[in-house]
Amino acid sequence: MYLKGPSPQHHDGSGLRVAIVHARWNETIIEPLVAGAKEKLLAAGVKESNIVVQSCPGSWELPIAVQRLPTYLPRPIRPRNTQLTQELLLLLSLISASQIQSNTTGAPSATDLLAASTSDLTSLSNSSSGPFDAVIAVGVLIKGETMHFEYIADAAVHGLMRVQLDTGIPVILGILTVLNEEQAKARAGVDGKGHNHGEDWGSAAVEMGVKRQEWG
Ligand code: DLZ
Repeated sequence: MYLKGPSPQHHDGSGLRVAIVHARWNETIIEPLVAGAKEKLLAAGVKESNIVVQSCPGSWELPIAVQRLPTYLPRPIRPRNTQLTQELLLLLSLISASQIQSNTTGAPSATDLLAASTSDLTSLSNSSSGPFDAVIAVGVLIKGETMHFEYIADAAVHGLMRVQLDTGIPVILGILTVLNEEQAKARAGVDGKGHNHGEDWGSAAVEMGVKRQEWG
């Protein structure tokens, strides 16, 4: 029996950058999960160029693979920041006007700086690089005969929680911890059975990414 997840809410993902980081163990289950997550991101308006997919060997490696994504790059200028951009340009214009009269040093004038800043801002706003608003960590752990499953699941889940609290970037928990392959298939919608949990993770990433932007 499949119990329902959160009731659906629509969030506009058009201003988001989202990363999907997936393990390569149990690839036949991973693939539909990643596809389901991506489908929901696109359906919410996230641009294809703003979805980055990376992989790592197994679920154990997910925390560091997520933590080491290039989240430190400057935030791209988004349409809703247009007013801020205009204010910045106005400020630079004022500095420029005052320096035109007093610049006798041969140093780059404020006019030069203004031109450079304008082109930097334009290239940043067109860029698909920048920090991620949310990351989806996808792994499939299938219980074997040893204690490996428990150790990896516990460490990966705690590691991902630590990364999201340390970075402030929502990390969606996309790790299936199942007892056998049948359970895994049913949670990835394989063979038309069950429900693809990857879709829920895509929707959760959009909601949390939008909220992260609102939180600032
Ligand atoms: C070793 C291992 C085992 C037994 N099972 C899984 C699994 O079901 N799912 C998964 O994502 N990874 C598994 N791994 C690999 C570990 O996560 C890890 O990649 C290796 O121990 C190397 O550090």
